[in-house]
Amino acid sequence: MKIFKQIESYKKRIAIVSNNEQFTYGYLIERSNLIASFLLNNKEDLMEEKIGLLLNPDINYICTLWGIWKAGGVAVPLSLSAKKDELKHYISDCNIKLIISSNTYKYQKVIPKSNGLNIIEIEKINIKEKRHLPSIKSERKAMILYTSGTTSKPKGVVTTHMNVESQITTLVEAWEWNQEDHIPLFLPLHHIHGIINSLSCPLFIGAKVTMMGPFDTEKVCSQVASNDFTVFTAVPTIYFSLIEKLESSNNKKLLEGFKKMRLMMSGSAALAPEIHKKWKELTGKELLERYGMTEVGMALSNKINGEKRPGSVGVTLPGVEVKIEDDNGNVIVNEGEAGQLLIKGPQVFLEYLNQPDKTKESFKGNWFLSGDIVMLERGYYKILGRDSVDIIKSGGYKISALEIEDVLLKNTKIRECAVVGIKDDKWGEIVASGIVFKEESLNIDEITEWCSNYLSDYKIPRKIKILDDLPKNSMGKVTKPALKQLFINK
Ligand code: MLC
Ligand code: AMP
Repeated sequence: MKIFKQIESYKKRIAIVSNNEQFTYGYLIERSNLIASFLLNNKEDLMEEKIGLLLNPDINYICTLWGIWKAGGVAVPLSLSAKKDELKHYISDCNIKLIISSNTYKYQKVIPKSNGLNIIEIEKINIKEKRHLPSIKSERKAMILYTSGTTSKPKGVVTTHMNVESQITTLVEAWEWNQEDHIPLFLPLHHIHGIINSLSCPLFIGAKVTMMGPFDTEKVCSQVASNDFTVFTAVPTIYFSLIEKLESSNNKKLLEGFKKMRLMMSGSAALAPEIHKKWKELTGKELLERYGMTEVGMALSNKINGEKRPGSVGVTLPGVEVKIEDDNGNVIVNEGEAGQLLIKGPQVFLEYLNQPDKTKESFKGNWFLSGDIVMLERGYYKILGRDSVDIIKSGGYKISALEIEDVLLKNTKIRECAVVGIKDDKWGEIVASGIVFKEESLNIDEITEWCSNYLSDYKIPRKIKILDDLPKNSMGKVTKPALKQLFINK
């Protein structure tokens, strides 16, 4: 990957601050070379063997990710908050035989025991000698990230080295990343926002990343007040929490910390214009909203040196092509007409793992069908929503309603259920479920507990209505818009 050549020239610069220690680019190069050598063992090349990462978001994460790439493996970053069943799906879908974990992460509790699965603690990789590393062609597979959609189980999005590199370089150019930049990283590292935007862009250019662990309002605010960050990227829910903090405290240093940043971005979910406005009122800074997707990296962005329009995601990023099509597949050229966004470019993913049919139906020629409904308005794109009611975005996480329904229906007391996303100021949407029981019922706490056995915290229904019947149309099919309305009406 180009990034590995590029960083040779900034060996002495500080790349990462992690657990109050500073690490140079030279350290990253050496440590990732050694991890690659360890992974290779006696092989010449890992030949796209899939390796899971269940690592704390610290220095070890980036050294391992790069080590896997350098050895010719495919990195599968996994969620530290995933439940047993979720991990089981990722591990079997990818046929993972090796996971690199941290000694502080209790993987024994969540990783299903299976023959042939090896788990190695990163702290125990102490190899001292670098061996010859393979040269990896850019069209080879590099990474698999899991994303939810209109299938009940999350799908593995496979990207090549070329895809990853294009996703990085387009942003380095558009957002004018430079070596003086310093960014705090608090987003999860099993999604593209954290991996590409927060971590890989600054490292590509020789800037500095402070890895802070999972988002914590107090921790982030104290670092912003005392540090010299220049770039900040977060999901709208985080700006909501930061606004609450700014409004309730009179911390001048914190305000100054935000004021002096050159670029503050929001994405992964719609940024409500009220949050955009409030942020500007409080800090004097306009948030730059952009639009992306696990399958394509970032595609649309407001202009760094131009208008940052509330409620809009701006224009295409360098190297990205987009078009809008109506339901009949005709291209829409007029402003103000809504249709599906199609995306093309070198950053667009290769395939969904083990799902050739899903991959095929997600493309029209080289164009990826995003499933997002958009329109052009005075030269800027506006995201109007998803074409599927079964996809929910909460706290920046994409959630499949079908996955939650499957878990609820595993409970033998539940006759029927339907899951929808309800608009929420802080979370964007929150998960809500209508449930019909057979004879015996469960109370809300029992339903929540049931779900939390199988699902990550952010997927658990926060609003539950116990109903005698679900709203249905004349054909007997559940009408989710009517169910949503029941929650809105209270
Ligand atoms: C947690 N809580 C929720 C919830 N998640 N309530 C409703 N809906 C949810 N989704 C509750 C908890 O139960 C808890 O309740 C309280 O909120 C605090 O929980 P927490 O886990 O501590 O929350 P917090 O740490 O504040 O996490 C919020 C967050 C996190 C926004 C920081 O969700 C996050 O990191 N999101 C980022 C996801 C991301 O990176 N997405 C990018 C995907 S890539 P109680 O009662 O116990 O207080 C992509 C492409 C692109 O989308 O364009 O970028
Ligand atoms: P994910 O699959 O987690 O990568 O989520 C990608 C989806 O997030 C997109 O298809 C959009 O629906 C949504 N998304 C990302 N950025 C924005 C944004 N700025 N505004 C609205 N939706 C967004």
